[in-house]
Amino acid sequence: MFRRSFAGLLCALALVALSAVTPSAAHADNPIVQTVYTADPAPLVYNGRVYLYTGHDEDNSTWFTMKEWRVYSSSDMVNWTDHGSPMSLTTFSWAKSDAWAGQVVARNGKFYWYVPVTNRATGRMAIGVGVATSPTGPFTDALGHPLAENGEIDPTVFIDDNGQAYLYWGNPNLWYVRLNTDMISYSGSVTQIPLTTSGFGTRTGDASRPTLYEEGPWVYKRNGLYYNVFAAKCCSEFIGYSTATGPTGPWTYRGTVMPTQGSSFTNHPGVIDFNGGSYFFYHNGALPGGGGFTRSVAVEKFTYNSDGTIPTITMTTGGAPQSGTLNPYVRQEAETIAWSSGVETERAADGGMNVGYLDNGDYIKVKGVAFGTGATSFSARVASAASGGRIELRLGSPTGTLAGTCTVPATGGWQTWTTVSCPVSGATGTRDLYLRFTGGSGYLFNIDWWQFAGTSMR
Ligand code: FUB
Repeated sequence: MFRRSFAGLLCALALVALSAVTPSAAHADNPIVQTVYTADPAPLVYNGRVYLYTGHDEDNSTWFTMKEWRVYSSSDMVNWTDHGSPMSLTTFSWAKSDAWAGQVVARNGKFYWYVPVTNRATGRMAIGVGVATSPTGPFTDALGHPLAENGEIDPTVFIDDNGQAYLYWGNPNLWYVRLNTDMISYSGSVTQIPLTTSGFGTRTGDASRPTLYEEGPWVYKRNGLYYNVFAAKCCSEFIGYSTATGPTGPWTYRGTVMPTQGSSFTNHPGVIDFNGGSYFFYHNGALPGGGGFTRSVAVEKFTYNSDGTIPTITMTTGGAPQSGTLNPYVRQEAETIAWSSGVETERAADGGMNVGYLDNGDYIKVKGVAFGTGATSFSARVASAASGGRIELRLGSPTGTLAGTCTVPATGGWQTWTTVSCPVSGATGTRDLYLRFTGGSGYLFNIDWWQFAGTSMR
C-alpha cells in the first residue's frame, strides 16, 4: 500500500532478493507460506476451515527477532489464504519484545490467543492473551497485563470434555494452571509438572536437563488419551511426545514424532484432526535464506497407529494431500496460494489483503482447481500505479498450457481498483492453476481477487 516509502523499498528489496532465489518448485506445497518467514505453527479447526496461527521471523534475522503473529486459513490443506497480521507486540502495551510461540482456542464465541512476550516492566517472559470475535481478528489485549509470568514460554491451551481448560507452558520447566471459563483468569496455583525420565525421556550430556522435554508443548486429547507433543532436546531439537490418562499426568514418554531434520535448530509441533484426517504442523528452514532464525511452517498428513501411538513423521516438500478441490466459480482471494514465486501480500485499503509487488514472471499456484466441463471467462480485481501488465492463466505449471490472458491497465494507484475480464478456453477438469504475471520492468500491478465463469458452475 505504501509502495514509495523507504521502509517499503527496503522490504521490497529484501523480498526481491528472496524471490530471486526461490526455486520454481511447481510440485512443492511445503513450506506452506513463501511470502514471509513463519514459525511456531498453531492450527485451529473452526467451522470447516483450518486457521493456522504463526510467528513471523524477520528477514535476515540472527536471533528470534519477532514482532508480530500472522494468520492463514485453508479448507483443503493446500491452498492457504493469507489474513495478514491481526496481533503484534503493539497489541500488548506492556510487552517489550519477543512475539514467540502461542496458540489460539475458541470458546464463548470468542478466540483467545495465548502468547509469550517479554514484559517491559520486569524483563521476563510472560504469557499474554489476545481476544477476538473472529478467528482472523483483529485481536485486542484481553487483560492489559500478563495472565501469568514466571519467565517461561510457549503456552498451549486445552479444554477437556467437562469444560475445564488448562494452560500449559514452559522452558526449561513445564507448568500448568486451570483456566476459568472466561479463559482470561485462573483458579488454583500454577503447578509444576514433574519432568521425570519416565514421563519425558532421558537426555544425555546435560546434567541440568535430565529429560528430553525442551519447550513448545502441544496438549490435546484423542479417544480418551491425553497427548503432550513437544520440542525435545536441544539443539537441534526433534519432536517427541508423552501420553497420560488425565490432563495433569502422570505422563509416559512415547518416543519420536519427527526426528531432527530441516535446517532449523528449533522445531515446534501443532496437531489437529480435520476432514477425517490427522495433520502434523512443524517448522523448518526450507525456504531460500532459511535457517534457525528464518523459519517456515509446513504440514504432513499422518495416521495414528491402531493403539493410538503416533508414527514417526518425516518432513517433505510435497506436504499434505489436498482435501477436496477449489471452486473457481466463486470469488477467490488472490492471496489464496498453494505456492508462489516472487509475490508479496499486503493490507489493502479496504482492510482485507491483496497480492502485490509483482514483477515480470512472478506467479501464484492454486492447486486442484475444479473447472468441470470448462471455464469460459476470467475476471480479476486489479490496480496499478504503474502501467499494468498481463495475467496469464496457465495450467499444470508456470509455463503450462495458456488458457487465457487478461490485460491489466494502469488505474492511477496501487489501491485504485478496477475489474478486468478475458475469455478462457481449455480449462476443464481439475487442474493446478498458475496465475503468471507479465509485463515491463518494475512492479506491474496488484490483484485483490479473481473468479472464473463457465458453462458448468459445479
Ligand atoms: O520462535 C521463538 C521460539 O523458538 C519459540 O517460542 C520456541 O518454541 C522456539 O520455536
